[in-house]
Amino acid sequence: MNSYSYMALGEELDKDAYVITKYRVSTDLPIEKAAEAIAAEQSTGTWTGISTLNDDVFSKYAAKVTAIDGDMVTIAYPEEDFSIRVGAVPQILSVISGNLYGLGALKGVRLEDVEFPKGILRQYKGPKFGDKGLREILHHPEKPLVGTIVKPKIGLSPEDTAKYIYEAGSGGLTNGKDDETLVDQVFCPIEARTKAVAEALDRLREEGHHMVHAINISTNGQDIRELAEDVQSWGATQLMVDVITCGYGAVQAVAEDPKIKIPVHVHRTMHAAMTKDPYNGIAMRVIAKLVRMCGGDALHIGTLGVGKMEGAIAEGKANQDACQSDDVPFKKVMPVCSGGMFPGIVPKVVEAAGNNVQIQAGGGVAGHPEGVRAGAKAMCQAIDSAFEGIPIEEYAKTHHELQLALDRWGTK
Ligand code: RUB
Repeated sequence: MNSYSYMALGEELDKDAYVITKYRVSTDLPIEKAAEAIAAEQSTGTWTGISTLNDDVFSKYAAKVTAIDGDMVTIAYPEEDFSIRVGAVPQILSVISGNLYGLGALKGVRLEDVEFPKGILRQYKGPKFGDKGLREILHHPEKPLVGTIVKPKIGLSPEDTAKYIYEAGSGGLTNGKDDETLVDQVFCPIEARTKAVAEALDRLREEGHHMVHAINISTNGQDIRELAEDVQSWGATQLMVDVITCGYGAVQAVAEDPKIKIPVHVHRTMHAAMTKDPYNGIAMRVIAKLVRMCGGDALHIGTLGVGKMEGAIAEGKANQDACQSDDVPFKKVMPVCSGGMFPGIVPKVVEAAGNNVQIQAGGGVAGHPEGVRAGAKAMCQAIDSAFEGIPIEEYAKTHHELQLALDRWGTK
């Protein structure tokens, strides 16, 4: 029986013929053996030599370990290993991010990055609107978008949700959204909520303010397109899909539906089960690259070292880069910084992320001492102070709502 080696250290590869991945590997095995075990398991090998593997199959379809740097391993998979038209992201993930996690000899594996060849990228459409499209809809060309997540995340009626959004828009926010656990509960049916919010947004538009609100349509695969079309027909201005719980196919199905003419906001609830452990799972930047391919117009990327959710500045920047880089043939995704945001920390996010972001706060708006409209104003004032480069404490001296927010939550 032939024994095949998957090692190809230093081999110069045609980047347009391979999917190139990077894994951080923790193991008691020599790192070369561990890397080979991944390359074998995820392409043409298994735990033992097999009589059915021949030179022809191996030379065309075997993955190659092309670099090892400490615990970081680069593995290249031939483009032919992938089945995009039928198979798509589920099949991609089965290759680059599948059985390998279960290999008993590996203590941990984290998929840190992936690069796709042009031939695969060409088979995706990317966002319909992207960051620029969203800004055009909102008539908000330069400053960071500023939004809210309706709080409490469950329990409000459609009318109270619409009232919240009207108040938030009157205070200057550009974006509103449902939270991830709200879809069509009895206390807030999706049809009634969508219509009530649409009416509030119409009123704001008549008063000269443009705002969108993302309605959460996360549901079963067989229903999501129809629900998206219904929600749009009820007046929705944006749709929201939870990508990890619904799957990438759900984002793609909605984004590529020719009848859908509104942007798709992508929430990442449950991502931390895969992204939080630095030694096991999948890096958020990989998820961001896949969401961009599948057509998400906006995506949560973390709050770059501040806020309530885990995530360092470097990680947030990598996620932002995956949304915004020029090396793929897609529109750019609007990066969304969310989770424990409040006015006092807005300047730190803008300093780290720049102005092309959507910064949103739930508790940091609804928890303002003078209510939602004042909370929205305080968030906008915080954005203005950062945009104009004026220290937030100084700006607050002449902006009452911001001052109250700083008094309540400080700047850390
Ligand atoms: C934020 C919130 C969002 C989180 C999700 O509410 O409910 O679901 O942003 O986290 P609040 P992430 O502003 O009250 O904290 O954006 O990291 O995926």
